[in-house]
Amino acid sequence: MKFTVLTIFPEMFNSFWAYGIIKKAIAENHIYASAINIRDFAKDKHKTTDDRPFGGGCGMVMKPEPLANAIRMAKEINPDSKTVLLSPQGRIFNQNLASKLAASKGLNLVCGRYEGIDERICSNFIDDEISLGDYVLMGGELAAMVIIEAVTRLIPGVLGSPDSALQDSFSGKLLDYCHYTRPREFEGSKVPEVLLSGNHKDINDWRLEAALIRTFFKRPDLIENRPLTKQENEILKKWCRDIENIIQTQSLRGSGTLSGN
Ligand code: 4FN
Repeated sequence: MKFTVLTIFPEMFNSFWAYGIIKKAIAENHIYASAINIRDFAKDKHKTTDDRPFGGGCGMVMKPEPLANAIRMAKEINPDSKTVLLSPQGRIFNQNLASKLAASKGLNLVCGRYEGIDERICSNFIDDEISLGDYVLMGGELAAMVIIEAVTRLIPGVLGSPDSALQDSFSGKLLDYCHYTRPREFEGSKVPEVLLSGNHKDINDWRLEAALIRTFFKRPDLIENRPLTKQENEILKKWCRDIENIIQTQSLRGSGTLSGN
């Protein structure tokens, strides 16, 4: 996979390439990464990349010629690549889209600045538009980094074990269970006993239940459009029984608000 970022701030990526799994993936030739400076493709002596908008209004617009030439260069470096514009008009990025992008030969990620880019670039040079979410950014660079990071870890061989990408929370569509490490007691809070038991079945059961509880309370939307496994179904039924029991005991005691106080 070859990532080419097109930006007027290529230096923003220097530290991005230089750390952690991205650095390792580059060193091991799983990915190739480079940033093209759009300014290098400006022909005038001031290397202008922006201009005033036709029709008036505030702010500046990215000129089409330097961008077009930069994209042509990226295509030349990697003819099989797809050119993606990071933009609030794109479809919202998610894990599903990350998997699809991970299958491509190369991605040219075009980062907008100022008020945006000339529309004729969008229509004639862009294959796909992706947005990171609904908020105002100052440019597409951080969005490009997010996409590169999410896609890189899905490329076979990048993560240590071949299935660690799959075992991660989102591919399974539940949030992670709670994690603990030493010490066993930290400022008065203890690690759940079951995790110290060494009983792997109990630990796995507990972790699934913990993941389900978290997802149910914090991100119910992740459960809604997803078929439950048999084991998950059993856990939910157990909760129903537990809740029923609580309600039963309360009404027998006659101490709940249901009995009038
Ligand atoms: N943003 C909105 C509406 C109108 C404009 C913006 C906005 C950077 C070049 C685009 C934003 C968000 C997610 C790139 C936002 C993204 C950008 C992204 C982005 C400078 C023009 C701009 C309604 C979404 C709040 C500035 C909504 N993912 N304009 O942010 O590039 O990738």
